[in-house]
Amino acid sequence: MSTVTEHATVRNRQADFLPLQGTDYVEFYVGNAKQAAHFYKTAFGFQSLAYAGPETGVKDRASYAVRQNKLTFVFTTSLRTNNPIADHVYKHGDGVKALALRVENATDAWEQTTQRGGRSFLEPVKLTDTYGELVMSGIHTYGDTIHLFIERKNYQGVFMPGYQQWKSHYNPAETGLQYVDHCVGNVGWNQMNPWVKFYEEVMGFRNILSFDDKDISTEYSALMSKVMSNGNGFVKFPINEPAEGKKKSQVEEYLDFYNGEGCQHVALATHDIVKTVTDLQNRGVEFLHVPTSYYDDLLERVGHIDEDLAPLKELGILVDRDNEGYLLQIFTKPVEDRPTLFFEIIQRKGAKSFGKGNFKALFEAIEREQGMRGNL
Ligand code: TYF
Ligand code: FE
Repeated sequence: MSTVTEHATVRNRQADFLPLQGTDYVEFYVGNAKQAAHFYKTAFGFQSLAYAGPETGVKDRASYAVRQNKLTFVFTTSLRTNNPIADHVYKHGDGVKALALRVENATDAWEQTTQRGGRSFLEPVKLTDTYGELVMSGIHTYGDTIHLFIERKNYQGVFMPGYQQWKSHYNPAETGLQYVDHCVGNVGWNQMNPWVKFYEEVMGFRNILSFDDKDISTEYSALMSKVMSNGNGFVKFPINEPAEGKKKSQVEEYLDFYNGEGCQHVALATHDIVKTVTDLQNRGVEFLHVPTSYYDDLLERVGHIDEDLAPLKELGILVDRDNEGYLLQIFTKPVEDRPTLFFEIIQRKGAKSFGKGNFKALFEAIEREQGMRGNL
């Protein structure tokens, strides 16, 4: 008996009031953007794209945009002590500030969402340079995280006004990362449903999957999760809240160290997970590992898969199946010293789910790390 709830209820199909074309970029506020950009180039295979800072007329910050296929990351640091960027880093450490979403009309996106109760972060602004006009607006979501709406249909530049092209002599090869599959938010105790409501009411998302603490409590930690999706399924935001367990929930550990709610993991899609994870590992990215016994009965659990078992086992890649296909996934360790942000690498072969069959093994692996940090 599955406790996964598929909310397949066909609602009266209203026009999508917030049509999203996908994730435009993810912006991180960090202590040192130059070094962060170097790390994501070196370890993850991102390519230099654009730079903003004093040399481009931006006085209080430096931002580095890097790209790999449809994935764009921006690393921003404060050049001064007293501003919202410095405050964000002081409060949270390095972390995700903005999940920027591509829209046809950023003015309309702001109006539609603020009219439905979204709290404005940025009123629509037109940014122009010789490459055209980009319109941007934004609203607050959980914690200090924001959603920006980016309208770039009349913009031809490499990234956005204020930035100049960043040409570097250092261009490590890509690792095959393609696009953002989903971004997960960790919210406080009993805050999952209020944020589900926010995504439903303010952003027109719907809840496509739910996991309760029975699905995902291991011996120690526990959490509940609901996956929110926009109308066309291009943007998916699972929301986790901690649940009571024998010991401290991994979500609670995050909330303690991030000093509040925030983005827990960004899942990056690849078309060849064995190649991508081999590359990432060779470049120093650290992954969580499950016991090798996970692979003993894997094929009995998931049926036939196209991949050879040996490299999956060697790399620690997890597999799960739903009624539409299967998926392969693996999780990095936290990418900074605080046990906060990590990445998931995912390859979907038809499956639209999130790897529920792996939760137990995965969460036990997370808890082993949590234990080593003394935070259980
Ligand atoms: O995004 C998901 O739902 C999966 C599973 O702390 C997951 O990647 C959920 C919570 C978590 C780690 C992974
Ligand atoms: Fe995930």
